[in-house]
Amino acid sequence: MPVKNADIAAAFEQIADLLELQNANPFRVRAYRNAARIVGELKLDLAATIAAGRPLPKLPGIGTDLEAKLREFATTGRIGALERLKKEVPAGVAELLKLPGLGPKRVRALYEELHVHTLPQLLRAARDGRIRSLPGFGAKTEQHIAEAIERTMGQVRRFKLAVAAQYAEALLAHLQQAPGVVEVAAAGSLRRAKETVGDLDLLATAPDGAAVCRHFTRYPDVAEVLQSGETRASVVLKSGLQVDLRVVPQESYGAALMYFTGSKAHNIRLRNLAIDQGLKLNEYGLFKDRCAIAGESEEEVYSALGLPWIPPELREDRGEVEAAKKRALPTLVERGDLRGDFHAHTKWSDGTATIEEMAQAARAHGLEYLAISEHSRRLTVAHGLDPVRLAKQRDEIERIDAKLDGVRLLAGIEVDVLEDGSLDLPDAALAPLDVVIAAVHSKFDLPRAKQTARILAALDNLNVKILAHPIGRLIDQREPYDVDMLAVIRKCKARGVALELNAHPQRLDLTDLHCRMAKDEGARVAINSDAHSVHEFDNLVYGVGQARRGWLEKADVLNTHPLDEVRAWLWRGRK
Ligand code: DGT
Ligand code: CA
Ligand code: CA
Repeated sequence: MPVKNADIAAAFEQIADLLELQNANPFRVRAYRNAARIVGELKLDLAATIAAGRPLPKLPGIGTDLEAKLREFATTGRIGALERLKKEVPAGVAELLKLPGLGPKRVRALYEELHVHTLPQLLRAARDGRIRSLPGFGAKTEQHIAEAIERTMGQVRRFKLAVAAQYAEALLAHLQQAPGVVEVAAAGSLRRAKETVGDLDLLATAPDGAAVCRHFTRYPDVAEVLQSGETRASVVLKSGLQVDLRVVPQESYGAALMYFTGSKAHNIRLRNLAIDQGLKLNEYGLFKDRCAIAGESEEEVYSALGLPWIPPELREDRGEVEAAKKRALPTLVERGDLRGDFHAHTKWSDGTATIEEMAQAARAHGLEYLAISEHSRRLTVAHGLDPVRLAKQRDEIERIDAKLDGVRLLAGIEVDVLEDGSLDLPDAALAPLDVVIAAVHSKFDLPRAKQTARILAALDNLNVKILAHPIGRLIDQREPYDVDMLAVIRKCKARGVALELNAHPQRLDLTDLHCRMAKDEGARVAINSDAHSVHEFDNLVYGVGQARRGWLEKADVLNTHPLDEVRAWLWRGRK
């Protein structure tokens, strides 16, 4: 049973939801949520490790009890405690928790008083005006609930890139074992590094397509086979993720990879380009009359169309074809270009590792420098630092830095921006730090003009050198706040502040288009992990994917530069 880390994480999340509905101890709920995050982001395949009888690494926040549940799930596909919880709470109710504005208390009231268990039932109750009569609800809340349900019901479920990548990796390994298979590859939005993926599009080459399709549909994680034929098959995995497979002859590999990588808009541009040249382009090759002139590799097909190879992240019909024609494609930043990271947490705030452990992990991930940037005091749930603890930590960072080899530490802070645009710590506390990152963690719902003015005011503080997760969205969970990003980017450029591209798979904030906007305005971007544990430096690759989608080159990204240049940049214009 190939249980993926994402499945374990989902089970832990479900336990947390159900416990929350039972009014359980908030620390217990938080423990499951933290465990879900740690497991979900881990590169190492836990179920495979357990199956192979190898010991598990020490996982932060996962004690004996949680580890036992993890092992139970990895070996049996279920957790007894979760099954019991499911019996105690009506099915479907946990889904109500996902609606904005509905916490466990309100959801309990809804199912206990109104016997509402599902989204459609809740929508009906809202429409019938039955919700406003409950204590703690009003007509306005009722209306918000109805709107939120209509929004979620209209949405097709998409998967976060990092989650889809986990499923794809395991499936590709499975396909590699199919009879006669030569090449296997993931195409579609996953290959274009889109922040969310609707379904997986896999490609294989083999002489006997039907045999490969049969092997594919026998993958143990398949919940439903939608179709299986000579050249194509589609399945739905237990997680609900759909996977399409196409099998083509070797001589069509490049053309098929291009076609299924998309995007659709990019494909249409190329097909028209082919037509203009009297050629025909499809997933089998590029044809002149009925004769194939290219097809086996992408390079060959692009070249036969008179173009250089275009990186998948650019294939969105956002000017890449024109740039390719002019031989003016950007040389995109690569993961290997990153030399440092400005945003990591430790046990001093809500991280799970020590400063030293984080530094060593950064070095193991090929980084030369790391700034420790904890939360500031206003964020009490995260044990944010006040000036006294901050000064203490700075001494500690200096002490540890002196004895480290191969990686340098910088002292930073992720300081909260208050409602009026002032910062949560006095200038005297910020001035000695190498990196001050300003971050909005509250008052997400200010009107646009106020939110913009607030952020611009924070950027006026001369100590601020990076703006954290600038749009503030959580994919799947929270909309971005309403802010004039062009004004923010221009201010960053004028003030010499870098915009963070937070690489956490749930944030990926900046978006691709905002990266592009930053580049057009000449502002710098810093790709940061925001790591809360030693494993999360793995997420930098998703930040780089997003940056590439935003046309960023090495020089555009602050942390591709060597430390001495970066230090000079960080101290420019400060007292
Ligand atoms: P997704 O799955 O919503 O995240 O996005 P994609 O881009 O993976 O889209 P998907 O799975 O519907 O199709 C995979 C690729 O197949 C797509 O990127 C381009 C190609 N494709 C699909 N439908 C068409 C079409 O009607 N015309 C052309 N030219 N290409 C198509
Ligand atoms: Ca797809
Ligand atoms: Ca598809």
